Amino acid sequence: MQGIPKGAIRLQVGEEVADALSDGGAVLALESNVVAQGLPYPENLGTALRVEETTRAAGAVPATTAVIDGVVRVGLTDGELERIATSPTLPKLSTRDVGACLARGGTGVTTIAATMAIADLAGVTVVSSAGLGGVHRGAGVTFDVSADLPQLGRSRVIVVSAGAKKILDLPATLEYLETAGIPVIGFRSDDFPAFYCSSSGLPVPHRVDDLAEIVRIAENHWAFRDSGAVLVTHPIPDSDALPSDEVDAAIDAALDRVAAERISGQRVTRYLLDAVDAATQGRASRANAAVLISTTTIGAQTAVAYAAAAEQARP
Ligand code: PSU
Ligand code: MN
Repeated sequence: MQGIPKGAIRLQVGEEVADALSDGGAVLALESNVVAQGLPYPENLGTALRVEETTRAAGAVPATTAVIDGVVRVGLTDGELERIATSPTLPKLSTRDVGACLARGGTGVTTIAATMAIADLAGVTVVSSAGLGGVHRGAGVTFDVSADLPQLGRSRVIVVSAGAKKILDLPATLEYLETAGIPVIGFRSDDFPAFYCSSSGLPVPHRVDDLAEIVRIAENHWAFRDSGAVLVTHPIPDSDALPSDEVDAAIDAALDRVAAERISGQRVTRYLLDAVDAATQGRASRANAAVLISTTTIGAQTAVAYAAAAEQARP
């Protein structure tokens, strides 16, 4: 392991990731919250290992992020992935939580928001995730908006996802992205996907069919704006997608329970995802695993395209 001090933050980049970064190789940052809390054990460990394999097969180095024993880590060993996969009670760290976890020497798993911030610090440009957080339904009253959204406005990264979770208010989420100046690019699709489902029925503002063009858009966006993410969306493969009406019914029932049981704050997302999974007899978590592999594939290919463009730009 190579220690890279950055201000007061203890940040450790795994050797393979550090080598790829210094050689101009492709690196893909991955979140760990979904491993600890998004899927049940042992499927979560199997999926996390498959995500890493998928990344390597596409020619990129996986850089899963977490905070372990008070150190921000970029690139985990299989043993560390196993520790995370078998510890469902590890704290979920969004951007507000990382400093406190570091100060206490703690361990926790990173949401997409924290993963983007860490990737940006470590010099990793491409991040992939299955489903982004967004504006929750009823946010007009609860103010529940995932920290994933404002963080997209700050980190200079390309994020690949299967859209935002269907449990959210997706039209409001797209409005937020527009307000925050985040380009949303549908890769080989005209529709904003809805995580378990191929389409939200809402169009994306830009469609692109070629990853090299996505990299050119990101570079021009940063030349123009200097910060903020570019969001690339790619839908779940049709064979793994869940029917929209079935998921909608499960979500409506789950939302009623969230209100009745007064679930709030960080627990809302997990509660809703678990409820939809129970209502679909586990098909939602199988779709979640499938969509992670699909977004990882596109994420790793994007990392390869980014590294190739950076290589060409070198004198
Ligand atoms: N997608 C999943 N399962 C998850 C998440 C996404 O299939 O657990 C997580 C991601 O880590 C995302 C987070 O960043 O949910 C958003 O949570 P919140 O809505 O509390 O910001
Ligand atoms: Mn929230």
